[in-house]
Amino acid sequence: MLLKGVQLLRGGLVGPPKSYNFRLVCRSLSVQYGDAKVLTPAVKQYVEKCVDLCQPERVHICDGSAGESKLLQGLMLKQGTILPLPKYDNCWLARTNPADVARVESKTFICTERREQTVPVTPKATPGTLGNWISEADLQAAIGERFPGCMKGRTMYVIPFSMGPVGSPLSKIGIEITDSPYVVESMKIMTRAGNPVLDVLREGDGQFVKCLHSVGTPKSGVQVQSSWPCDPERTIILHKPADNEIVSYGSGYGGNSLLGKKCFALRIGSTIAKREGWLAEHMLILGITNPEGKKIYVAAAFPSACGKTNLAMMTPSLPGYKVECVGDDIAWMKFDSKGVLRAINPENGFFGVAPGTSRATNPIAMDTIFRNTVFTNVASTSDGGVYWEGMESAQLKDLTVTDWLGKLWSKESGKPAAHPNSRFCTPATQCPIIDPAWEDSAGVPISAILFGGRRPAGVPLVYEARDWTHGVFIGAAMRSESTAAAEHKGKVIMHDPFAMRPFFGYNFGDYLSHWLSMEKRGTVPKVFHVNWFRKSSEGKFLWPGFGDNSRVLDWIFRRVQGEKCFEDSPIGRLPSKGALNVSGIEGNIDLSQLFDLPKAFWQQEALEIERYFEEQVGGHLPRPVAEQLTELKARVANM
Ligand code: GTP
Ligand code: SPV
Ligand code: MN
Repeated sequence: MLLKGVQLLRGGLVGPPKSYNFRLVCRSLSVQYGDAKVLTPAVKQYVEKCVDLCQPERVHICDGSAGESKLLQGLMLKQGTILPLPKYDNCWLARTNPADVARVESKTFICTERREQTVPVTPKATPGTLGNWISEADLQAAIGERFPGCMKGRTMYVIPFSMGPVGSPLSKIGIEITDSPYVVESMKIMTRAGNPVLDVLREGDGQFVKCLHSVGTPKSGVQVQSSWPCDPERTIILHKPADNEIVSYGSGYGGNSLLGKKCFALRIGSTIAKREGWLAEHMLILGITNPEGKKIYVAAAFPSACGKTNLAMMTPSLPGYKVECVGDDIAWMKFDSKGVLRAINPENGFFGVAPGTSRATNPIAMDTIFRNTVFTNVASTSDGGVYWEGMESAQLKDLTVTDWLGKLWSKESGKPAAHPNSRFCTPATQCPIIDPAWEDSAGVPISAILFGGRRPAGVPLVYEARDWTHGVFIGAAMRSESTAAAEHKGKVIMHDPFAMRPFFGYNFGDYLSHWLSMEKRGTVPKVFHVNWFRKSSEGKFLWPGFGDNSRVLDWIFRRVQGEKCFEDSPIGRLPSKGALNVSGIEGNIDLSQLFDLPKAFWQQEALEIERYFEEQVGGHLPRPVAEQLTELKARVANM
């Protein structure tokens, strides 16, 4: 089959090269940096296919070295992609095209043979909200319309990277091919990238996830700034789980372009995890030590921009407690031979939300990010520093501020200085409370799983699931106010089951069955739901959050230890009277409002969950989850 000059082959998204002889390709095309000889035959073949399709001017095989970073920084400075931030050590500011500022869920697709392998198929699910399916033919057409020649005049970078510590049995390898030096530098922070990964590939089974990325070249007539090439109109992010393959076009931003993160570690990862019997989740991992010196690990799934990074790095306000960070966004969890659920953080850095990060809210992040960091879409100050909403503004005295669009900024403008989804990309090793076991290839044992979201009304600060199946139901019923991390407009309460709605790699009904089946594989952790975001009738947060969330972790810790500090409620177990430690907390805490369960609200909530399951999951909903809903409705009716 031929499509616009690109031959299509079964078993791969990217068609075969005209010549399989890499040396031939290399002769007509200079390998400008690195040595093609270090590539395994399979990697060589993949690179060659991509060269043939994208027609770059040169190839750069990334070695992961500091010298390489210097080279790329120099290049990006010249192109205007990054600006120096001389106030700090080795920090840079990137300003994107204003049309390329967040993940684009609506243009993200999973390709499987049958539609229902990707999404629940129900008569009412139009449009479905649990992922987008694409057929093989449409996927090939999408590639054929965008990729041929898309790297003309550019350098193609080949990034070998490991998700998880290099060589760990829980880790997986990827090869990202990209035409963006910004992506290379970000991947070198967010993953373990470079030569050591190729050594593992050569010595191991040679398997890798294929990740092709191009910022794209708009159709003639469409102009974009040269400092941030992209093609927002034609952006598309494609996954083919059967071939462990990802193809992303048109965006240079975050989860769209750093393909190890959401595309690999979550979407492709969840399909591998399903096959192999483990879990790939949108979760932070933290270790917490109590005043007696006992330590547990906790994983927590909150939707994008709902507090994972903050919780993962929290400074407990409760005396005697210590929190240490294993990861802030993604957890790969697997039962070991003793039936203990163990988690690794497959990432190597933090791609964290900048606005709201301050000495008061997240001092640990502030101690992490002012070295070796790439900032994207934050504001800059005339002394060579950065600024964003929520940062202590005392620092601004006598300084001028340039906003994320590059324009002079003042508070009076009423516009944000930093984009709400502006981020820092910083090495995890720089975090002063990084857990001593964060790179342990066996992973850390997980005692509790937290689900949560932004719920301004009705949902209490914390409650506990009665058992595993109830916990899976709570994850499935998660809802949260939308944030700037995705392209949604306005603040609406959206369903975001398991905080994974944008990241499922396969049918959500099958995902639920997989979660339910975990109980048979080992000792399952306790499950909780938390909500730091409940508001008073005046619209103020009822809970101070941040370091005071340690008070909730304290209750969870005691529950994990079996303390009977709870009472039953229609929605789950609540802290019994006096069990939540609020002593020494600043300001008045209205616990009765924080834990109030309004009957009308919960009746409505149960109906909303029912409607969602019916419309979006339909016949794919596992019976035990449906039964949980029936039970909730009955209990709420008798409230
Ligand atoms: P992603 O990286 O998009 O997955 O986001 P995340 O879940 O890591 O969210 P993050 O910790 O970056 O928090 C996002 C926003 O929520 C920031 O503006 C924080 O200041 C705010 N936030 C985090 N924790 C709390 C809290 O306990 N209370 C309140 N009120 N706001 C919080
Ligand atoms: C998220 O949106 O959950 C993120 C940011 O962590 S991105 O990497 O852009 O997906
Ligand atoms: Mn995230």
